[in-house]
Amino acid sequence: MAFELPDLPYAYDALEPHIDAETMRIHHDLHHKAYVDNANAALAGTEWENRPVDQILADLDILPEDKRTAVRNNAGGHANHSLFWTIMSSDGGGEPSGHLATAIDDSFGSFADFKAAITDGGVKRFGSGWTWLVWDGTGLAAYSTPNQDSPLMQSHVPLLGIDVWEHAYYLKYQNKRPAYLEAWWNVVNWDEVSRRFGEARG
Ligand code: MN3
Repeated sequence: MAFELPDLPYAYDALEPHIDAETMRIHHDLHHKAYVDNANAALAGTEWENRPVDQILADLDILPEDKRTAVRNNAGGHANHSLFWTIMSSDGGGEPSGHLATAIDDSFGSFADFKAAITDGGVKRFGSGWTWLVWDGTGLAAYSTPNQDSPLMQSHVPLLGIDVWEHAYYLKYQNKRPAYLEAWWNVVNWDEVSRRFGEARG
């Protein structure tokens, strides 16, 4: 079964004013769709074409060398964006509660320190990439990745990821990536991030 572009779980304008409708339309309908189409093209006719995306990304080395870069970039892009849409919400923002809040305090010192670590990862990522909160198998960790590299490549579970490619913010924020990142925290869907945390931690 080839990869499919998932529907956005809300309207294009649901995240206004923090993320504008035109950015969401282009980002989902054109950019994410291109990752899906290109990943499917790279995997078509191979023994990996029906494998779940997390398994493919965790084992890129077994792919033929001439397909590896295309799959890394495009299956990575598909996985990253599929997560990204679900961890945003029109009634997002605020702070997490419950086990996730406790784990963030234990790992980062405070919610403010956690938020600063994720934001800083995005601000400092040179060029295009993502800044992440992951479950690394034993605890929470924050780091950024270049391009469409996914935490799944090192078998970490992405819990929260912010896209810092210019296509994610340029129409509204132009070169002001820090302003986009600051605004992004107003749409974070802590219910979904907490659900993912519970599932990853087991
Ligand atoms: Mn993107």
